[in-house]
Amino acid sequence: MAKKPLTPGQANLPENQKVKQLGQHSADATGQPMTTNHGVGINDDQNSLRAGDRGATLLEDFILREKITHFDHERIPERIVHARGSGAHGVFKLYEAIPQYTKAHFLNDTAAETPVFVRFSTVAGSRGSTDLARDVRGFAVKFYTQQGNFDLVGNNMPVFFIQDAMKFPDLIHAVKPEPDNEMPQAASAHDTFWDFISMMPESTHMIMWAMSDRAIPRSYRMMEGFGVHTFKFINENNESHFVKFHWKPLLGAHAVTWDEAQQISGKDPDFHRRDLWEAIQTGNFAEWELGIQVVPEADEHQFDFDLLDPTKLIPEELVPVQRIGKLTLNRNPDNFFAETEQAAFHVGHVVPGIDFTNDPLLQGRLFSYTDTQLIRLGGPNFHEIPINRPVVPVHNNQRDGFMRQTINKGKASYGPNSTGDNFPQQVKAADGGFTSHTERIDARKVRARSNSFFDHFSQAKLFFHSQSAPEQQHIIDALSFELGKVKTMEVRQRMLQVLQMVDEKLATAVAANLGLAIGAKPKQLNYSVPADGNPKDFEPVVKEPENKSSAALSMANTIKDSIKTRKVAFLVADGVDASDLTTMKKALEAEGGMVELIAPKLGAIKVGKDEMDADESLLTAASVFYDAVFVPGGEKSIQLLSQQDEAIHFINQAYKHCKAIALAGDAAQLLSASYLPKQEKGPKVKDEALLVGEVKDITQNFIKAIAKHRNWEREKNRKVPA
Ligand code: HDE
Repeated sequence: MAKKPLTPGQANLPENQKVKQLGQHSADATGQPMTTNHGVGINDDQNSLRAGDRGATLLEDFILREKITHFDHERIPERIVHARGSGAHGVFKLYEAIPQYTKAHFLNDTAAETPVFVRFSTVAGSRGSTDLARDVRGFAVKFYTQQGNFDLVGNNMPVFFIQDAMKFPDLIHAVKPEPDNEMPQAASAHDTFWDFISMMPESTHMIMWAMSDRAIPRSYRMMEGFGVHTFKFINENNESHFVKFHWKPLLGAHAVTWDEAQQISGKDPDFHRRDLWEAIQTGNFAEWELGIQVVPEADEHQFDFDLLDPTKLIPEELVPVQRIGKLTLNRNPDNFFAETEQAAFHVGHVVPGIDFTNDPLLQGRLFSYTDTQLIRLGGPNFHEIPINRPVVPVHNNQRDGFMRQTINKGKASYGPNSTGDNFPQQVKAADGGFTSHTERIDARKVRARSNSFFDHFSQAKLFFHSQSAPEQQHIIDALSFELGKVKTMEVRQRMLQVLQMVDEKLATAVAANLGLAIGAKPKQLNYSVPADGNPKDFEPVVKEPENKSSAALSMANTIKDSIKTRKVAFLVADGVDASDLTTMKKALEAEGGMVELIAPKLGAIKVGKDEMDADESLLTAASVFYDAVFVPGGEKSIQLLSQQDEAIHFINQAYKHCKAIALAGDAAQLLSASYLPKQEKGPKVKDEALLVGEVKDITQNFIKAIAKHRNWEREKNRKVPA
């Protein structure tokens, strides 16, 4: 039996308005003759025009010249940040209208399905770098609304490293590969990054997030998203509310281990891209709920942090997240370059009813995103690239420029005009014309930062103390790894001082791994002082968070009730027990799990009297691609597998990475062949994710263990040299 092709999950979906629009620009060569770019039929696309069959090529060959010239110009600059990414189309559906907060039509019409295009990304690596870098993930959503495009250009972490756009180029220069030797790729574990961070105490909260498991997600489909800045909602009465945007994944937020991430980076650097693509192809559409935290304008100063400070989040205990709609990604792009690479997001793309705050990081971003597209996409007409076009008509007096597509009719390209009856006409606010919120401003022009921005540690403490014990240990491990890669002693030491401001135990544990001792808590951490500034004015304010802990910050409290789209490896060989295999397969698939058969080699395997094809061999598969492992019984199969070092390694590694493992019948023998603990059989079972016994007795617990994602308890006993 041949391997089944992926079923196109989107085969029966109705086209949304954006997809229909893209259709006008797409081309399909099936059944078509080959032409030049100017429509001339090509008779020979194999041989260039020569002076004799062994002679020199003629300059006259316009077909060759066109083909080579186009090829020479195929590349465009990659994004300076977020270069590596993957995109998908989908729809947003509103649960309930929120006119009390915003007049944005798409947040008031529950009947509408707003088309969206989403691009996920890592930040630091180049376009071809690994998906599994320890890094922040971009989560950029373009809503094609009936009032124009709204881009929610967020990340998978709710805060940022710096408070002012002025510092962004420094931050990115520090994290990117070092300028002399361009190393390391897609990694923050190097001197320049930590040098900068150790002198930038405002980054401490973000560092806690970036060193947590959030930075190594299991899947794009299993991560949260955040708008980061506080935005404003404006309603019909021109009243404003502060708002923070959230994306809550319906599959929960889950991560891999760092050891796993590093292995995936080698074995399948496209792991997240492939996961998203395959999920959509198989009809397992990725889903998130859009959440909002709303704060009335009058409550702006009710918090012990500043709502305009992008290094702060609003704890969900203080302002609950209201879930107002659902995003479903249900269609893969047809062409990576045309859609994903050319997608141009911009925080400044807002619609009436959504406005900006004075967050200084957001204000800087408002400049950067158009500017960057001008160079990356080559000119001012990037809004005409199909993926960037709104689904509503565009009319204004902007004209010309490189690659202009629109053929504007008439003489009027200015206003007011009488040659075109004064069209295009401005739109009254009541009819949906955008008006900026009339916020009162009465201020001096200064280069300064508000005193309310100097508490750099309280939310770092809140985050660290909200983590479960395994999560805290992962942060310690991550910091120990990253600082261990730093070669400059002063940088390590300075960073330990920063960590002391968060938690002495955290700093002590990291110091121990670095072979260093920590000293007294530092008094001053003010490194970025303007030339004429008083250093005292730039000292961090040290205070405790109002809330000691916040459940929403820990992934231990995420959704863990489903095995939908979880991949389970079945290790099999000739003679595998047919009933074990099919019973477990059916049970897992009934719950939405995905099973792959992995055998010593590709081809047919004897399963009872029948044969089945292996999906992968032990050579092409690796335990790090799966969420769980099942080994069905069968004397011969187990005998064959026991002799395969890759099979034993597979199980050891799955165990080391805290995954659910089930061994049925004879497969129990693998316990003694591997490093798995031997006492797990029978009533003494302590590890709930290691199931040994008859299939009927272990299936339900295996499903529960997969849904729990990982049994982190195992890490206490780190004795698996896999
Ligand atoms: Fe970006 N960022 N950013 N950023 N950002 C870009 O725009 C920038 C920031 C984010 O999938 C660039 O089109 C500045 C925060 C995402 O195409 C560039 C500052 C957040 C993406 C840029 C920030 C983000 C970008 C590069 C500090 C989370 C990828 C290519 C003031 C809320 C979008 C591009 C995609 C991309 C500038 C900070 C998210 C250079 C100056 C905070 C998800 O314009």
